[in-house]
Amino acid sequence: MGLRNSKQSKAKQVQVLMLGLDSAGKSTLLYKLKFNDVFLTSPTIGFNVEMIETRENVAITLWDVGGQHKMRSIWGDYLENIHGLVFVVDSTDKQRLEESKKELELILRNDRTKNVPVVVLANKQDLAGALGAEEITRKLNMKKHCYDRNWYVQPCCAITGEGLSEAFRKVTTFAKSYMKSKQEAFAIFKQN
Ligand code: G3D
Ligand code: MG
Repeated sequence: MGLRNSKQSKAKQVQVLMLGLDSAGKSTLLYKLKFNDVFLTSPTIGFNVEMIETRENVAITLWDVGGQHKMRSIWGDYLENIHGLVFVVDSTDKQRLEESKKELELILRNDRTKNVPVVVLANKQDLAGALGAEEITRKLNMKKHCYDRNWYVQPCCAITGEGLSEAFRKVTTFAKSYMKSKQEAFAIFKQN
């Protein structure tokens, strides 16, 4: 899983974990990210985990979640030391939104994600019948599960790339503010 690049030594400052059910569109959007600054990808390092790193020092790891309970213990390890979570849903798949909600709830209840900011990508907005941000917010019960953290629901289309730069700008801003608050908390802890 090593990153082979001369810029590897440059510390990765922001660690973002992207999760979602299979077929939500994670791989598609990963390759469509309109940063212009993706300089390194190690596409498939396992059958359902991928990594990408941007010039802004944002390292993104992707996992398919759900279904395979055996895998949960493995991707659970990736929850350690992250600064942001991106959760991708297929906005047209009303049945699996219920499954998405359960998976997201499990992730957010994990101690390792306490206060970690979340951006939900309401993907596949180009398709007829896609639910909008408000409906996705309601279906995933965001207000209840995310009362203690920064969160945002961004409609997007991984195929055209619409909504992706906004989403990742939001993730980066949230993640940086999360890191800052952790550093401040640590400084206070050290003083006492
Ligand atoms: P995953 O990595 O989350 O498992 P993929 O999902 O990126 O493999 O996408 C699953 C399928 O959804 C793919 O279609 C992909 O083209 C499609 N898809 C992803 N994002 C969008 C989107 O925004 N709009 C539309 N219309 N389709 C999308 P296939 O046919 O290859 O299975
Ligand atoms: Mg994939």
